[in-house]
Amino acid sequence: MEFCSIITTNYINSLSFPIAMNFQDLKKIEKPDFYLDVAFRKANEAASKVKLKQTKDKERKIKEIELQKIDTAKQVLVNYLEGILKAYPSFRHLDEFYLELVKCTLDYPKLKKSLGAVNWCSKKTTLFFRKYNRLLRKSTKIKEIHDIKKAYYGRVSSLFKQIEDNLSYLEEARRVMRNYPTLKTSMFTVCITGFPNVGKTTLLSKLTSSQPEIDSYPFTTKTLNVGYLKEGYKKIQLVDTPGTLNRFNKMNNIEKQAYLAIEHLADAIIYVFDLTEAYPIADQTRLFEKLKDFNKNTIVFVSKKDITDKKMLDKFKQSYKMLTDIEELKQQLFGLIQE
Ligand SMILES: Nc1nc2c(ncn2[C@@H]2O[C@H](COP(=O)(O)OP(=O)(O)O)[C@@H](O)[C@H]2O)c(=O)[nH]1
Ligand SMILES: [Mg+2]
Repeated sequence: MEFCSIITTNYINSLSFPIAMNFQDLKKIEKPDFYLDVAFRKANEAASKVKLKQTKDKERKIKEIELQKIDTAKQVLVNYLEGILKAYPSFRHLDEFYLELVKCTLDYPKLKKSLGAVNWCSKKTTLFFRKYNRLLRKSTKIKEIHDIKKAYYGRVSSLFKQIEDNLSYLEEARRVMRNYPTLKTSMFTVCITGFPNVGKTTLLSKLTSSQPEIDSYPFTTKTLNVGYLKEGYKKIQLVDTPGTLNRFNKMNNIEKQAYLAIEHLADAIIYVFDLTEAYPIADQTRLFEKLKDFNKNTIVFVSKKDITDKKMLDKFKQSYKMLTDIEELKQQLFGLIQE
């Protein structure tokens, strides 16, 4: 089963930069019986519309009807399968961020194998159609004509049953991928990092026009919040990336998304410190140090200036080059983009 031939359409689509992968549009993937039922029903509908010129030749009439049935059934089934293949993103040309996200939230080999199986089923459905179409055309006996159609239906039913597990895995994968963030992988990107409750999401909403949910329990959201900033031709994608960088395999999906966004997409990081001590400063400093491993340009922003102790802030200023003003932060961010 060769998987590579199925991805051309999405590859072409993906060339229209900047890419914002959209995994939310994948349609629900059904069980084999669903597709078979629809196909056979439509085949009957189409057959009932077959108009025959005045003919007394009963065999010919039946043959036309059965030919119409297998032709319609084939078309419906192949359309469904090709639709699934086209809707899936091209993994070969997927940006590193999304590819890594797929690999760490799904069984990647199984996903590829499942798509390969769908492709195989589609090709086989067409091959069997050609064979049985030929047999039908050659046949002259009524009983044989009926039997040939039945045999084709039997063959495709069996093909679809064989890919039942593959279809169900693709549906499982779709439900996971539906929660992937929609990020532009080629835009200048800044990740907003820091401990929970320090004000990352609030900062994102103040910087951009996005209206993310504030105050929700940090790890209950299913996908990363994102917003955009524009000044002249300069555009910045800002991503709210929660997580305290525990061991990768201990992270939940949202923390994994955040980690991968920092690693693969971030051109710079805003590290948010909260000096009102929602979390001990020592812990916040430790995370700040850990983030240095990513080797990204980092801006320190101290949140909640309105409720922060002035002396504390002054003391902090001595050890860190930091900002507290949103407008200043914006200007620094635009300054990071090369003229
Ligand atoms: N007084 C004050 N509260 C803030 C500020 N920024 C955030 N908060 C509050 O801090 C809490 C956590 O903010 P949130 O943005 O959800 O933090 P996150 O977990 O880092 O995304 C919320 O109750 C916010 O209303 C600020 O500048 N001033
Ligand atoms: Mg938040």
